[in-house]
Amino acid sequence: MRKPLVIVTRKLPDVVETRMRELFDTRLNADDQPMSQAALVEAMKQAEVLVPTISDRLDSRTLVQAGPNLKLIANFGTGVDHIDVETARQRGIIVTNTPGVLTEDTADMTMALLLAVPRRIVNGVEVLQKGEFKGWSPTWMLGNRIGGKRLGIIGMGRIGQAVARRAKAFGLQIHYHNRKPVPKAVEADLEATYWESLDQMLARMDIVSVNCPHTPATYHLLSARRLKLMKPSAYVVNTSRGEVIDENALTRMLGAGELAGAGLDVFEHEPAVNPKLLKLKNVVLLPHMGSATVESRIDMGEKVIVNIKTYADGHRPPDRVIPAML
Ligand code: 8YV
Repeated sequence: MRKPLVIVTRKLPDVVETRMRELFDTRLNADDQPMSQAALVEAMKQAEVLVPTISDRLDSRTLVQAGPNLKLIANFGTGVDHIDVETARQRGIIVTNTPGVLTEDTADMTMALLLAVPRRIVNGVEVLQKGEFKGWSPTWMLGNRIGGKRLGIIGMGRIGQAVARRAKAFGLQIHYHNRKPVPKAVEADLEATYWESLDQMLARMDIVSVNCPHTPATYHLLSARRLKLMKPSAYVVNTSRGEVIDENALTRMLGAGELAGAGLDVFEHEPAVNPKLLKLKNVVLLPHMGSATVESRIDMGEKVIVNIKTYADGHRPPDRVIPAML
């Protein structure tokens, strides 16, 4: 059986690495140090298959230096905004991702943030940790109820719909903006209202959840102008990509009380976070943990393996990403 040279840029779960070593001529990154751009280029000169993650920047300048052997970039992750998919296509390199397997975990994390901010969970934890709990009081540590409120979901794909299912069970009214409406049956099931105009939806929502991918079309979709359309009592949750929101504008508005709060798992210049955002009390910030479960990461690895195996066997890998999809 043909064993392509597969270079994996980061440490993956043990079971995934073991299986990859059985199936392919696999080079692993045991100490998990992120690769420099020079090391990435070197890997792309040698490998037939590269398995990168979000922490690798595969822009056109890097991709044009790939060697003739590189035929497949099997991304460990669903979002591919760190890969210049068009340049890859021009060079005949297939790009695959791992959709579907992290949907439920990411939706769970979205709900965690959606609850944590209005219900002030982190403020409460801090009070206890600092020894400042002096006893219960009727008017102390009050947050806001989420039941009955309007949730506006931006991006009604797999993850957006998984968020909607959960939020509906918590008594939220589901609204969404998407490039096009979801099928009527899905809309009926979720009792969801479609807004063609994002501006109009934003002005009426109590909570807005970003669940669309980052593409040139969604960069700063929540711009300063659009954030200003939102009610000052509204909350923003983002488990997608930081680039979809103008982080500086959001930070300024949260600091000025022009928005009530934000729950963010992703940041515009990850791993850097706006220092002013870190100091705010009306935010819950997480270091990109949406899909960080053992189960998700193993399933993601299995998807990567299936994509490589089908390619190595001369078939079309199932999770190909083509520029037209973005
Ligand atoms: C992954 C993600 O951890 O899959 C995605 O798009 O954002 C994350 O959940 C990361 O991308 C792995 O490359």
